[in-house]
Formats: sequence, C-alpha cells, structure tokens
Amino acid sequence: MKAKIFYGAAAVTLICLLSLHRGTLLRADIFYGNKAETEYGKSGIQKKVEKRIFTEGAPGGISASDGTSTNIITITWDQFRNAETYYICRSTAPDGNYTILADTASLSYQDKTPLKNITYYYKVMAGSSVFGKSKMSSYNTGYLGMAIPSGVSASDGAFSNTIQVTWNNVAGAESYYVYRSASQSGSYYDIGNTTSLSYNDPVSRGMIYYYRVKSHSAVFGYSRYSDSDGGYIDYLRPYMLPEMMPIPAVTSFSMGRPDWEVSSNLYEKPVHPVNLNAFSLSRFEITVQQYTYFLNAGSQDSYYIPDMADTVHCGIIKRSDGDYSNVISRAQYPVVYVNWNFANAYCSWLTAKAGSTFLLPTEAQWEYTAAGNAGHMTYPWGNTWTNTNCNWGENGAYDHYVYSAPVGQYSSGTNMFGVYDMAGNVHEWCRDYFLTNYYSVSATNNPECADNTSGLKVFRGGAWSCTNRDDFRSSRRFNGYDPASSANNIGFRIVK
Ligand SMILES: [Ca+2]
Ligand SMILES: [Ca+2]
Repeated sequence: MKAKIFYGAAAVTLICLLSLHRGTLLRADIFYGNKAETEYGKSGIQKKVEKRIFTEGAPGGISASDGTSTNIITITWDQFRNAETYYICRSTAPDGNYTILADTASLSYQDKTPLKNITYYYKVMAGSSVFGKSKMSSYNTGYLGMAIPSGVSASDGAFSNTIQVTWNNVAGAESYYVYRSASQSGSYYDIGNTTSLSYNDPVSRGMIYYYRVKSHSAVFGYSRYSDSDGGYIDYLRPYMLPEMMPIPAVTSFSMGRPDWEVSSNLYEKPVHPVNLNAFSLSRFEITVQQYTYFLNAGSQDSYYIPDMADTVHCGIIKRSDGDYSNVISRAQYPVVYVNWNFANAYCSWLTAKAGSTFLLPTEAQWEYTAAGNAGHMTYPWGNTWTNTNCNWGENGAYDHYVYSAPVGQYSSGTNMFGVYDMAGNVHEWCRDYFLTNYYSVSATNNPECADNTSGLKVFRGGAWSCTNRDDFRSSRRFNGYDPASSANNIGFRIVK
C-alpha cells in the first residue's frame, strides 16, 4: 500500500506544482497519475506485497475439539486473506512431522480418523493459486473422549485420617475414577470411583501420595489422566496438642454463688444443681506459640489481626513471606486478641488435626473446674484470697507481672485438678451465649446456653487488668462479650 500512496502523492505533487503555472495541463496530469497506480500498483509492487504477506503469514485462531464427540475432532480457524483453500495438518507430537490430512475452502474441518484418547496436534496452512502456500499456523490439540478433570487437589494435612481429593465438574461425566501413586512420576493405581467431586483416601500419616482423576461416561469411556497433585495426612505433632487434665464426671455440682459468698453480682443466682459427664480441660491457657502453629497450618489469615503483633500483650508477627512467627520471649504467654470466633476456629482445626473433638468449655465445665468437687471453693485454691496465688491487677508487687504472665506461674494457685490460671492472668472464652437469667432456666445435665438473645458470649476467670478480688471468684460472671471482638486480656482454653 505504501508504494501506491507514494506514486499517487508524487503525481499529485507534480500536478500542483504544474498547476500553479500551467493550469491547462491539470486534467491530463491527474489522468496520468491514475494510470500510474493502475499499471504499476496492482500488477507489480502491490502483488509482491500481497505475496509476501501470504507466504510469510499463517492462519490464526486454530481450535480443535477436546472430548466433545465420540468419533469426530472438529478443527476451526480464522479466515486468511487471499486464501482459496486451507490445508489441515496433523501430528501426534507438538514438534513432530505434520502431514496434510485434507484441504477445504471452508473454515472448519471434521477429522473422522482419530483414535480415542490420543492427543492430536493440528496446524492449518493457507493456499492460493496466485501466491502459493502460507506458513503453518501454531498448533492446537484435540482428542476424542471425555474432558479431563481440572483443578485436582489433594489435601495437605488438613485431616487426621484421610487425604481428601477434589476436582472440578466435567460436563457429561457419569463418574470419576481416582488413581494414586507413591511418586509423582510413578505408576498410578485405580483406588476407587465416585459420582461426587471428592474422594477420601484413608492412608497412613506422614507419607505424600499423588493423585490423578479420570472422568467417565458409558458413551465416551474414560478421559485421559488429569494433572497430578500430592497430598498427605500430617504426623500428629505432640507439641501442637495442649496438655489436657482429666476432670471426673460430677452429679449435683452446686453451680452459682454460694449463699455464704458475698458479692453484689446479680447474675450468679440461683445456685442450681448440674450434672456433668467426664471431660478434660487444657492445663494452661492456650499460648502464643500454640496459636502460632494454628496460624501457620494452612490458610488461616482470617484468624490473625495486626493487634496480635503487640509485644507487650501478645507477640505474633506476620512475616513478609506470609507465615507467622511468635516473638520467642512471648512463646509461653497466653494468646490474646483472639475473639470468640478465632478461638472456636482453633478448636475446629485441632479437632481435624487430632481426630478427636476439641471445643471451648461450657460455662458449667469452666465453673466446676475452677470451684472443685469438694464443695464450691471461692477461689481455685480455697476460700481465702491470697495476693500471690494468681496474676491480678496489682502492678507486679505480689505476682511479679504488670500485664499477663507466662502460663503456669502460680503453682500455689492451681486447683485440685492441677489446672493453672483459672483465676487471673487472662479471661477465658466459654462456649455458651451469655444470658443474665440463665441460672433460672439452665438444664441440669451438661448445660450450655444456646439462647443468643444477648448476642454475647461468656468469658470467665478475671485477668491481669482486674484490680477487684471479687473478679477472681470461681462463680464470678461477667457481662459477656461480642464474639467478633477481641481484647488484650481475653484468651481461652479448650476442652475435650
Ligand atoms: Ca499482676
Ligand atoms: Ca485465666
């Protein structure tokens, strides 16, 4: 096109120059210019340009069908300028020899000769009686049969007793076959089939296994193998498991503030009998280190808030690589800034990890453990307040800590079950919703308040910030707290 424009422009320029002086020549010069375009452009330079475009180019938009038919692979492509015919070329390897299967003047071709479940590579070349052949296009693959399942994913340590393999739906699939290998490039064995989009494989802990999936239907048969993905059931790491103390079953525990205990708190009455099945309670409040294990065990980012980086009260840092580290000196301090939902998520994670159920304690389990089974003790250690038996709000003069203390510092303040820090250090979330009059309507057997009228969750125990010794009584009830809110003096412990 450039040559044509040049000739045209030169002629027009010449005409203009001439017309300034010799107006009578104008018409003849314009005619001459058009003639030059016609004779030299189309038959000469223009044709060379078109030929170069044709022979150095190739058709685009090649697409071959994947598993949409039992006997035909359909190949389509975009129109190529000046093409009169298209040659369809096929190979069984991307860089193999492409042989011409057929030619057609249309923009699609149906290959009826492939075998099932073999990948074919197709390229298209354009042909012209004037210009010859174009180059071959880039390839696109096609095959006969079911589409290959995509998104195959095997779980990494998320479950205590199974590797869960999941994948995306394949249109028309009637079932999926799951294959396993002990090495990624090894032989895969059929381990089962399912009509759903997941498969549980109860293998041994600590080994990595690899999985591939095929889709299947009666008409199409099997797809080819999907990509592989490795998964494992994690070893149960003992350090992740908080130490649990057995608490025996009890009948007719007197829950609520005893008549001989003096307090103005309104919600601790009436004293009512409670029966509890045996359970076990973590010996200490859940630590910064234990919570950090949880944060690092998968996609747990939603259970971290920047407040946790506060090294005075917590000390969990989000690193630039996305993992979490606890400040070493803070490892054994109770984790705080955990809202109720975070604490509950920790329990769910540990349950999946350990294969037995962990929960937050009910308010009744909490109070029974704090008050003991030798009558209802005012404090975990007895009925008399002692300044050095727990971490309370006294600026460190008696208990040596202005803020929280590492868990398990006050052995003289343990209760009869050997559980530490039930009074003081940090408040502890309980499973129940908070209801002011719950003690009037509480069930007798294993009570748990599920009435969410208040929208608040129970927390118990008193904390480093509480200066009033009344707050450390075993029967002390606080007003409940928003389960989505956190504080620098509320942590948790767990029950099994
Ligand atoms: Ca203190
Ligand atoms: Ca505590």
